[in-house]
This record gives sequence, C-alpha cells and structure tokens, in this order.
Amino acid sequence: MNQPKRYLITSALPYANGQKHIGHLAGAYIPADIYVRYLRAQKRDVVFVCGSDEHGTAIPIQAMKEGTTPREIIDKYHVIMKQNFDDLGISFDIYDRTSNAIHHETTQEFFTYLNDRGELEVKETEQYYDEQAQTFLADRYIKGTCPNCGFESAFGDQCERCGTALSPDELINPVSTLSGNTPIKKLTKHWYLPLNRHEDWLRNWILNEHQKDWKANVLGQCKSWIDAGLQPRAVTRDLDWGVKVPLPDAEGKVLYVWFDAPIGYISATKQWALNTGNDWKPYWQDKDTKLVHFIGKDNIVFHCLIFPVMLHLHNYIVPDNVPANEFMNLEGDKMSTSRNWKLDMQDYIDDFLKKENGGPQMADALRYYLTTILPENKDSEFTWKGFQDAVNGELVAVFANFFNRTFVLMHKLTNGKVPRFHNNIIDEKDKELIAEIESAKPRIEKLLEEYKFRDALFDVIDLARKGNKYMQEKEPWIKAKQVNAEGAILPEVQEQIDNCLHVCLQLCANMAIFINPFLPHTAKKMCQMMKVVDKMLEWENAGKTKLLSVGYSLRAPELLFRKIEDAEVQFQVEKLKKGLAQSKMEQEQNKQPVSQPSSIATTERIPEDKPEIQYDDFAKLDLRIGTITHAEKVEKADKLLKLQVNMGSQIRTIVSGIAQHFKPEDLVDKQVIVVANLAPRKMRGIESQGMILTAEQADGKLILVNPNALAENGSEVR
Ligand code: B3M
Ligand code: ZN
Repeated sequence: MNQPKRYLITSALPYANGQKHIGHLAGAYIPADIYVRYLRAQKRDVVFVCGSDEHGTAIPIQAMKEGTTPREIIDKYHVIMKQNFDDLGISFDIYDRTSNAIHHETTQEFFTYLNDRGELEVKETEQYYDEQAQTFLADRYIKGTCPNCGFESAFGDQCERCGTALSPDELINPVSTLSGNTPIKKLTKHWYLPLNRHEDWLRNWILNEHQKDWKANVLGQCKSWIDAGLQPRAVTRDLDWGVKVPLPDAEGKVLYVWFDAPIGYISATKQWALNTGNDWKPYWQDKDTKLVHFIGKDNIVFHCLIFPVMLHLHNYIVPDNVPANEFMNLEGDKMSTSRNWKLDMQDYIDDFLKKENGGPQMADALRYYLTTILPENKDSEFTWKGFQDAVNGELVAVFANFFNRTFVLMHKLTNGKVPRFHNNIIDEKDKELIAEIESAKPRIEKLLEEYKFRDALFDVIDLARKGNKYMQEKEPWIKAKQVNAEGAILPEVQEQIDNCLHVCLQLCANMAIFINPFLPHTAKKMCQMMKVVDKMLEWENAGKTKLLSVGYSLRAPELLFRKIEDAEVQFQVEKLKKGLAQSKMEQEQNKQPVSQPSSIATTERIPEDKPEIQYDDFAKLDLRIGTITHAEKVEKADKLLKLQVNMGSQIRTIVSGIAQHFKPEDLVDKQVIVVANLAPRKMRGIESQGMILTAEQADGKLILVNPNALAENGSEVR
C-alpha cells in the first residue's frame, strides 16, 4: 500500500454531560493515541483532533439533574475531560469544543451547502409532544421500550443496551421524561438527509472497497443497516440547545446533534490550523489524506453511513477506516453511568496518579492494562484483580524487571558504562536475541498499521520476556565469580559478560522505542535513565542494535513501576459496590420524573398541584419570622449559603441551597419566614436548624418570602 501524504485521526467527541469512564477511554482514546504516537514516531504528517460534544438533549438533561444551566454543565465537564485526557497521556493536537463560534459557523455552512443543492428534503410530520411541558420531545426527552431488545429505558434516538439507533416512533410505550406522561402527536416541520438516495454509493464504498481492510464487526453493522433499507434521517430538531438552523422559517429549531458533532472534527481541524499557522483544507479535501475515526461500536452508523454521505456530498474525503471497538465490562457487569457501575477517569486519577501513589507512571499502568484487554473484536472485561495481575505479573515482573536487572548488573559488572561487544566470541544466543530485536520492528509495525494494538503490545512484552530468558541463560552474575587471585574477573569471562550486557542494553533502548506509543511516560523515563534524548525514540531507530554507544555511562537504576497491593484491589472493589448501592438508594428516593429546568425551557415552568391536606397537617408546621444577621458561602458547595437567623429568643444556623440566586451581602437584615420545627440536618458538615421560604418564579429565579411590614422576630406565621 502506498503511504498517504498525511493523516487526520479523530477520537469520538465525548458528550460534556458528565464524567467519562475507562470504557470510553479504552474504546476511542487509547487506541487512537497509540496509533498517533506511532505515526509521529514515524515522522508522518498527522493531526489528532478531538473535543467536547456540547449539544444534544444529553446536556440540558444533565443540567436539569444538577439544577443548573446547560452552559454551566458544558463549561464544567469540558474542563474536566480535557484535563483527564491530558493526565492519562492522550496526546490530541487539539481538544476543542462544539460550542465555539467556529463550529457553529462550520456546521451552518455544511447545512446550507447541502440544502442549497437540494440534497435535503423538508417534511412536515407528526412528532411527539408533551402537552404539560408544552414542548416537542426530541430524542432523549422520550423513553420507551426498545423494539430490538426489549430494554425498557431506551431513548428516542438510541437504545443504550443494544446500541440500535432508533427514532421515537419506533419506541414501544413512549413516555415523556419531562412529565412522565404519554406524549401526543403534533405536526412539525423538519429537514431530512435522504440516505436512501445514497445506498448504491455506500454499498460500493463500504462493502466492496473496504471489504478487506475494515473490521468484521464494523462491516457487519453497516451491511445490516444497508440491507434493511436506508431511510431519510431528520437532521433538525425542535429544541433550543444546539446549532440554530440557518433559515428564516426554522424558528425554535436546531441541527440534530449527530449532524453537528462529526462536523466538530472539521471545525477542530480549522481551529488547530489557526492556532499553528497551518492550512486545514488538505486534511479534509485532498485525497492523499488518510482519515481514521476511532469510536465505540454504538457510534458506527453515524461514522460509517451518515457522516460519510455528508462528507461525500460536500466533496470532502471519507474515512479510510473506522476501527470501532466493542464494549468493556467491569467486574462481571456492563459499565453503566446511570447504575454507577463504572470507573471514571477522574477516580482513577485521584486514587493513583498522585506523586506518593506512583505519579504519571500509574497513567501508563492503566494504559497498559486497558491495551491488553482492548475490546477489539469482542466485549472484554476489566477487573481489579486483572489490573493487579497485569501490572505485577507483566509490567513489573517482565518489562521493568528486565530493564532494572540490566542496569543493576551494568553498574556492578561493567562500571556503569555500555560495554564493548566482542565480535570474535559472539554465540548462538547472542545472534538469536539480536535477530529477535531486528525482526520485531516489521512485525509490530504491521500490527499497528492494522489497528491490532493488543497483539502489538504483546509482542513488545514478549521481547522483554526473551531478554529475561537470555539473561537467565547467560548468568553474568555467576560468571563474575570466576576471579583471579586479586579478585578481578578473568579477562575472557569479562568479555562474555560485556557481550551479554551490551546486547541487553541495546534491547533496553529498543524496548523504549517500541513501548513509546503505548506507555509514553515510561519511554521518557527509560530515556532519562539511558541519558539519551527523546529523539532516540524515532521509529527508524527501532530494530537497530547500536543505539547506545560503547563507553557511555548510564544513570543508576530506578524502578519503572510499583506493584499493586492486595489492599488496593480490595479497596477498589468495595468502592465499586458502595457506589452501586448508593445509586440504587438515590434512585429509589427519586422515582418521580425530572422536571424541566427553567433555563432551557421553551415554555415556562408550571408547578404541579399537590394533593389536598387537612388542617392538622398544616398545623404541624412551626413557621416563624426571623431576620438574617449573617450570610456566607459554604466552601466547595456552589449552591449553599450558611445563614445566621435571629429568631427572637435564639439565633439559628440555617444552610440553604440558594447561593446561585442571592449574593450573601444582599441577604443581611432581610426578614424571612422560617420553618422552625424541621428536623436538623447536616450539610457539608454544618448542622442546618430550619429552612427559609422562597418562591420560585416561572423563569426559575428565587425570591424571598418575607412579611410586608417589619415584624417581630420569632412571631408565629399562620
Ligand atoms: N458524543 C456520542 C458518544 O459520546 C457522541 C459522539 C460524537 S462523535 C462525533 O458516544
Ligand atoms: Zn435495544
């Protein structure tokens, strides 16, 4: 195969609606990063783009859950995800975001381009509408039973259990997630991408041209989609969060998130080009660019059918490959955010990446284990025991051990310097290991080019294993016991020792080059110990056995990895179980449907009527007048204020969730109505002794409920 002139590599844009877990990491980020680091080491022209997906109903729905605005949600999670990827060594050239102006413009241009050329269809259809919330129900605002697998909480756009892409009409027993009611149908106008017009092109491009080089799981999904008959797909939605449809008669409509998100790859490339003074166009328009999308299996249809049609119609290049991964399970069960059965990147970072816990090397420990269990062809399984075994049994016992042993012996037996190689006494074992080093290069290269990252990594570890075996057979530490009367090693024995350590050291240098795409922090650390610059890690040096010069003195050995203790495994497994139990409890307490947040409401919020109560019920409340004498923010809680309230005969401390509505200083001296007999409750370690009354306005703003005229503190409200 001819080498392409340049590469554009993408990883799926994660929704900025919450923490991302290691299943995500293993699906679309680790493999892409390995591939990109390998290409960079090959000195190829490569740009690696990603960013936060900040549109779609997932964002306002999360805002509802957290009682805040969509803007705050994306700002919060964008920063977290960007930092997480950075901490774990995912080396994007740009990590952008789809809320940026450049992205909105690029997306609107794309829509206009297709629409102006008659590539879209407009249809008026009946869609689900929530009468109580007075809004159309886009995608995730509607849930029901999946017609494919029977999962009862499938979303209107996709079933999270079986991955099938759905339209709301296909759901059995649809329910609005806003009100919990069964929605009605109402007429609305939308723009559609008629995929059916492109069936022949898709069939030929995927099933003929890429029949050999695409993964079977990807081809299989594509084929079943095409065979089932392609339908026009709506690319607009009735929603007020997203990229506005750039047409005068599309008030209140935005582009569907799956229309805009993949275009995010293009806008990110544009932003990268702006930042670095490059031209973005060849990366998307020159046929000599190799475009590769790294994704999880639930995104296949969007990356293999819909987006390619959009690209094709716009005369952009289409992906050369979409090496989608299957899913990674966790300790015997599916990873799930809603059930809290997951390991978030952030949690791993918090528990392992602190300096005292191992620092950046522990990012590599995770990268290592995840790569060994990448779900490349079928679902795989992360277990903490598996993590411990992989780290202790392979990274520590094989890889790091070989490196460490070589260094220790070199300091002991060859003065801390790279010894000479005495060609005249070369033996079969030397030749064998040298041949292994040389042949590893094309083998590992081929595996990487074919996106077989697990096998490539196994080959690297295997090389270290062979090094250990060689060392074991050569036994330089035993040979060193053959000394003369003065205690010096016999000269002919010293030559044998030299040869062994010379070959081992050259293998160490090769191990650094080979491991670099997988474990970049480790490769760097190895270079430091060998006192070579990072340039040595260039791929063209792989397979060479004269990388470290004779006589060069190297640093003292330092352990590359620490072991994972049993206690850590137990702790993590317990933590997982506790998290699950906690989320079960919360879901029990919280069975009502979520209400629509004021901040994104297309209509105003109408409070629901509560059931009737008796006078006795009301009389149980002890409502009193009080005056706020002091108000301050509660540390690390953006919603809470701590108030001191003078109740006449006593001063009460009250913690109130109103920090986003009032400045503390504006509250001082205000009279309020206090629920005085509410059982005390600890919040953030502060005991709250009551509650103050507020009224929520239709726009979500709170105002204090206070007496019309100045009242005596402590007086009863009836
Ligand atoms: N945000 C879905 C996901 O995170 C979506 C990917 C967009 S890639 C263009 O699974
Ligand atoms: Zn399903």
